[in-house]
Amino acid sequence: MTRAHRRLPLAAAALAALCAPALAQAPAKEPGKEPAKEEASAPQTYESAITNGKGETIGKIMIRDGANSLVMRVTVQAGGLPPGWHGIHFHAVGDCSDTEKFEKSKAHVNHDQSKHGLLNPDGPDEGDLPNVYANADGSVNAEVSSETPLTGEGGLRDGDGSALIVHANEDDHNTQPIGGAGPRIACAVIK
Ligand SMILES: [Cu+2]
Ligand SMILES: [Zn+2]
Repeated sequence: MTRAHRRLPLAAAALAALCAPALAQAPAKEPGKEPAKEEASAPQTYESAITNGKGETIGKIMIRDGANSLVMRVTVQAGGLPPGWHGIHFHAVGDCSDTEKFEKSKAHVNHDQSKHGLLNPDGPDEGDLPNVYANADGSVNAEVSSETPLTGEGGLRDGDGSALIVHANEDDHNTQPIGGAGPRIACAVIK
């Protein structure tokens, strides 16, 4: 399970905190020096352009990854997408070069053979995300979260990277393999 996975470092941190009093004999902290803990909790950030089927930039993703959750802002300019709901997912390979179909991004990020779907009792896989809504003018302003990390074990920025794919239709969050979300119409490299 990806959740347990993600919480593991937290348990380790709690353990470290418990052991901390034993180290209280160490020299008193230097004035003006920030505790290391605060540096570690600063979210990692990552930005990437969203490309449509013609290879044109239509917007961007902005990811912030904290200790227990990743938050991604999706921004698409007017005229960028067909109006209505669209399924979005993290796909396994960071390659958006085949703009006709975006098949090079492969299937959803899924390291533990989970079923697809945020509402599936045997899911979700690590690529699953809530749908986003494109306004009548084709613009999108959305923010979604995921427990899939940006870096480290099982992270989006692994060797071959990952991609954020936007689908033509909405994801029903249940049926296999992609919730009926249809063709891939836009893509952002995460590498
Ligand atoms: Cu997808
Ligand atoms: Zn999925």
